[in-house]
Amino acid sequence: MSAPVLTRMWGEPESWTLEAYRRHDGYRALAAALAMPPDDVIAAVKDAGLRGRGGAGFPTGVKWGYIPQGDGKPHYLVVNADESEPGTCKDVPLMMANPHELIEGVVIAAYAIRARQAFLYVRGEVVPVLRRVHAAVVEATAAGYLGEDILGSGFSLDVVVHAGAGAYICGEETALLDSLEGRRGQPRLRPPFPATAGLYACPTVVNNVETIASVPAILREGAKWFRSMGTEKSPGFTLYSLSGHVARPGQYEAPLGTTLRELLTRAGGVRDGHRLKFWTPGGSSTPILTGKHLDVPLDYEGVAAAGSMLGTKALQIFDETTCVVRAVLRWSEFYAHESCGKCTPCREGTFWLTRILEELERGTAGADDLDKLLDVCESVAGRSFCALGDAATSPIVSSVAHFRDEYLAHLHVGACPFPPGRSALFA
Ligand code: L3W
Ligand code: SF4
Repeated sequence: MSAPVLTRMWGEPESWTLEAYRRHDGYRALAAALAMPPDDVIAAVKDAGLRGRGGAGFPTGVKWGYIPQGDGKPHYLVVNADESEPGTCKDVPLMMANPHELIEGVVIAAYAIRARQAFLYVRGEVVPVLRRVHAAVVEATAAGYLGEDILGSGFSLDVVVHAGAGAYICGEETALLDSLEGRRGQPRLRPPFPATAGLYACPTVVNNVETIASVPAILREGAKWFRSMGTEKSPGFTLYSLSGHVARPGQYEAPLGTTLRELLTRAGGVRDGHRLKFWTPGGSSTPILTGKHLDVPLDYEGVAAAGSMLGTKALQIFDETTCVVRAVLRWSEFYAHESCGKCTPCREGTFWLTRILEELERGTAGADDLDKLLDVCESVAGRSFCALGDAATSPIVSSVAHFRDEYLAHLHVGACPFPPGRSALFA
């Protein structure tokens, strides 16, 4: 196990202050980056092979390299801090414990893409995070790490901390940009991608919090060091979030490619006296996996080969007391509620998926309703305007594939076979 990077100062007293961050090499990478030409900074991030930590794993340096140069337009950096994927809880603790790591990454990234303005789009419900990040921006500005002529380099950057209004869809990058522009947050057609036409139709990089917070370490320690962790195609360290029926839920920093078996060992295992039934590798948008997948390497390729997606690395653990139909119904209700309504397959489909799942869970569905459920999934997945439609069907299709008998048992019994109160997470 490599030494922690992102979490190295979590748990220390007042870890969120500039003073604490400076004790841990804080802003050393910024000074080094500002002494390099911006293209060399992009090259360093490309060489490291850092991939986006927000769910899709797109190569960060490649994305930065798409920003056109000499186009005469303003460029923008937008940090997606609208963490709201069910089970995902890494960006909030990261910003609470060490907001300066994020801010240092923001200045380096903005310098690399020649942006003079950055926005941190923070989930509006988490007021303590908004306060903490805002305080860190004020502190960094007073110390000369933000604002005019940063560290005497001639580079200037203004950062705005923006509070979102609580819509899950605003975590989708183009809906986030619409929201930031003051409109109702709904996805835009891509292409054009934000890199060419993003905020105010100008070239824009949108990156997740963890992605940007990983950049200072790369500039400090080098691409080779970063590649000494993880796998060839998924290099580096990351935050895995373990929640649910696990002895010690929380954030576990580890190299990409670590397995659930290894993470569970660190987290004290499934709660006492119980065994693993199913889990999500990357939040509820990723197809569920089971006890058969304990040794799947948790990197982009490994999880894809197992039939799922690494997503946000949000490992939600469910033991044998959980009714899988009920768990999937709860996620389905979430997607139906959060569907933005722009396209018909998702708006109507998520409503009907939830209705059918309700009947299935109560054991009052008809004999052909399981087929109907999968049929509606087919009409939604791949036919919706953005990834939310696909996401809504992922837990359903995968749970039927792994637990068809449990769905059928509800129909045979005429009720949920799990006695009330046993399913601790979904009682
Ligand atoms: C320029 C091209 N840029 C791609 C950029 C694109 C974006 C990035 C990845 O969805 C997933 C989703 C959720 N020129 C480009 C290009 N780009 N081709 O690369 O793009 P994409 O479309 O692969 O994914 P995405 O739209 O970023 C993210 C899944 O993550 N997810 C969701 C997590 C939710 C949160 C949260 O709550 N904060 O992260 C979990 O699994 O379903 O599939 O920047 O512009 N030719
Ligand atoms: Fe909106 Fe759903 Fe269509 Fe995405 S898939 S645009 S969330 S209605």
